[in-house]
Amino acid sequence: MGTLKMPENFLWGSASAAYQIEGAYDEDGKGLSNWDEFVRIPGKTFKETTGDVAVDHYHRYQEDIALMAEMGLKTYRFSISWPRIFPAGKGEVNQAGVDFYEKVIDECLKYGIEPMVTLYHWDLPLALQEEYGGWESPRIIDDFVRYATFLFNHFKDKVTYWITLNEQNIFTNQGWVTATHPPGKFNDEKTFYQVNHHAFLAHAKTVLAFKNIIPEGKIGASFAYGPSYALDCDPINAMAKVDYDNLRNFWWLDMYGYGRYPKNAYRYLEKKGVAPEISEEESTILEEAAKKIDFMGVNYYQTSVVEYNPINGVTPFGEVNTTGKKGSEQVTGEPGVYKNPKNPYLKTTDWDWTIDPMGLRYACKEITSRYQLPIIISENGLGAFDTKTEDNKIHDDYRIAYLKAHIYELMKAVDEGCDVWGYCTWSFTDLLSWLNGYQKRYGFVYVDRDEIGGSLDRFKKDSFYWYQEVIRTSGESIEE
Ligand code: BGP
Repeated sequence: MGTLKMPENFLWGSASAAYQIEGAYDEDGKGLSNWDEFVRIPGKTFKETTGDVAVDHYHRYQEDIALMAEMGLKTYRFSISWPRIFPAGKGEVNQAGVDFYEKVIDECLKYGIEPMVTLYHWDLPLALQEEYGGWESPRIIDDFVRYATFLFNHFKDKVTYWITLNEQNIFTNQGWVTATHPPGKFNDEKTFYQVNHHAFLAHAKTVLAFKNIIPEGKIGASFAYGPSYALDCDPINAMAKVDYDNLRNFWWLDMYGYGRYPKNAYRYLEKKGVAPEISEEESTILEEAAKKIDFMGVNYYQTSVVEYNPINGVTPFGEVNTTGKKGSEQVTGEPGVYKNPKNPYLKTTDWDWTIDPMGLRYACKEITSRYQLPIIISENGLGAFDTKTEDNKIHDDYRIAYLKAHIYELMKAVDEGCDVWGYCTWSFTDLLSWLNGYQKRYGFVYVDRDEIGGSLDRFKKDSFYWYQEVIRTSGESIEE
């Protein structure tokens, strides 16, 4: 038996996102989303996969939630699809969409599973993108707040935990810098920062509205946090790390936690001519909201190494591994500032993601000392190829090893003084990986489908039973 243990009320969970699991993309009055359109552009996703059917959670939510209950899950984090609620992004409500989420929430509550709702996990109503460019226009701020407010009012007696935006840093970077997410803009840095500014304001105004409607509820944003390590003690690399953190991490974390941009990064972007405009009134709103968030949501997958990058060095654009062929990812960076070489001390996944369990404890301690906020790990997991044996077993010992090492570090973080409320693995069932198709699997539950299709039957993997035991023993079953 290990000596570490999580508190009794710890939220052991698992997470998903609407587009990646639901399917039923045009059923029961749902409007189209930006992703419904984007995946149809040839070459954008692995083998042209879409979420049209995904893993059909829309029709199988009862089976999926029953499996969660069997496992003993304490919380289930899922997202609501904005165009299912407001097909045109605003205006008329689609009652069938509201009913669907009401059923999902009721099903969770029936088993004593705490629903944790993400308001925005990347599927924007296409209508808003077409009308005013979606996040590119400040008009989105009020539309988002109206959408969120509707949900707060409707579910205020059933849902305590809310997440405003999922990985704002990722969807904006992929959307406006690398062109790999909708709206597929390339290298438009100025818009990237302006879009982020709108998203910060949408988040902030939503937090303020929330506190009036559900004062006892808990709200935060989920950030894709990859802590960084300087390559070595050469001051030039140490300086590159500071700059990297300000530009790639604290730009978002400071805004959620303090309501302001990191000064050095802002100055750098100002000189580059791409800093967002910010008014005094906006500053006040952002600062007010920062005082009111209840937790920092962290999606943790990996850390990065930072090294100085000469002005003629690598750019933010490089080959990304979406095939699972190890070693195809290229080093990227900001010319004249930083680059992110591989970490020679750590192994990587088949998709070239660094595996760094201790980085999770590092992330928690950094957030604790910088913001003194409670933390919810809203995602963490291993994307891997899984094989189902002839007798329908999935021996995913590699996933168990990955999760075990991460949870152990998380328990140490708690032991060392971090206030961590919950831990959600990514993901409960297998699901669609945005750019990597269905072969990159994350779940405790195997779903029989590939890039073309399948029976969609569910099978419990070995990791299912393993996590069940972790939850049952509050983590005590994990030994170092
Ligand atoms: C996060 C997203 C998730 C999920 C996960 C795994 O960035 O919030 O939606 O997709 O990463 O990523 P991938 O599917 O690219 O392996």
